[in-house]
Amino acid sequence: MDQTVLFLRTKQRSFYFGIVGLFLLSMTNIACEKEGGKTAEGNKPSAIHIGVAGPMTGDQSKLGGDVERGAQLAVDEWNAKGGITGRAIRLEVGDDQHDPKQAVSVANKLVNLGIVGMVGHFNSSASIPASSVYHDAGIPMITPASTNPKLTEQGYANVFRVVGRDDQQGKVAADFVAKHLKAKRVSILHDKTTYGQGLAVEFRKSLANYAGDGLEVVSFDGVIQGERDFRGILTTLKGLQPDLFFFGGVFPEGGQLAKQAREVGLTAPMMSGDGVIDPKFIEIAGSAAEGTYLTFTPDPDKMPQAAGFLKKYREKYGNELAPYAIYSYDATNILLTAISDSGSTEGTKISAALRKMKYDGASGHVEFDAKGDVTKAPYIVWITKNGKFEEYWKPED
Ligand code: ABU
Repeated sequence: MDQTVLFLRTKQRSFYFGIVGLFLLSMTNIACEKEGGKTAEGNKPSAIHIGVAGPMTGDQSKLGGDVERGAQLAVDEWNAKGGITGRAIRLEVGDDQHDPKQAVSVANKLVNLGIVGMVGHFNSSASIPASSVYHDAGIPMITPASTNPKLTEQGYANVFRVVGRDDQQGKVAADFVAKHLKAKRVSILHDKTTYGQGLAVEFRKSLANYAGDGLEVVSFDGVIQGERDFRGILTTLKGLQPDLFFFGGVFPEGGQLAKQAREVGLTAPMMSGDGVIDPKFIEIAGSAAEGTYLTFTPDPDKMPQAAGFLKKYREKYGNELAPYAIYSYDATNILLTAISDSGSTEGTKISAALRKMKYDGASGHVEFDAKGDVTKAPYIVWITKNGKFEEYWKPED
């Protein structure tokens, strides 16, 4: 054989062996990490990987960023205390851009990276399809924000949430509209997403309890998420003379709807759900945000148990309002506590520890029911006043 050809073949073979060797080494490391072993270096205990995912880029990136920052704060605190049995915690971040397909792709990537637990996703339209990936991989997931009931109605033993559900917040919104505002004519809009449409449907369902009092839903329409001009539908609503219009959706569209309602002369107050509580809603809507209502949980600034979290979060990330950061902080702490309590990185053992969890977090006491929902979801109504969100109405117990 020609010497040059032999040299090239030998070089080629060494290259392939090198690649295969590196691959086997990385797989061995991941396997060791999953079993709590040592890294290839032999001395340093391997890290425990957990994931966090949400819309990290795009129009909802503020929400994804808040969730990442809350999770990172919790991870930093665990690492400062020595991690779990000397193993550092590493947070792997996924950007699902609030897109269902992207969420599945992110979930697969995180599973392949070797995560043993998941904080996320943010949007129900991402969490629900991604939950099947984590379920098949046996990895527990705790969402800090997804409220669509279907997520925990799938019968998955690995799925949890630290927030309430849209059937619960839809009822609180309906009770407020009927009992406090005494509205008789209600228009409903939604963004056609799993969350937005789902919440709108739950709100309408609960309003039906007041049909005997003369309360009527005069319209129910979807708008397209991502669009920015809603003057057409708002003009139609104005003609229906509602006492209130409700929006099921997230702040980028919510802010435009509040602003454009004023522009077309629709003077009925607007009400939304927890997808709208973000300073960006007020930034987009401007003065039209005044007097709008939404449902969310009580103000952490009034809760003694949240003081430590708020101080640390603000020192690290600044004062901008980040309503979901406290939930990702608690979800991360709960997940890491379950890993620590179970003494394992096996998904079934972590999920079993989560089912038994009684956790006093920054957002309050957390326990999960058989479905993985929180046993208490304390929704209240907020109002926007003087350019700020403030607590406004609490349902009777
Ligand atoms: N619950 C607020 C928005 C997140 C979601 O459920 O899609």
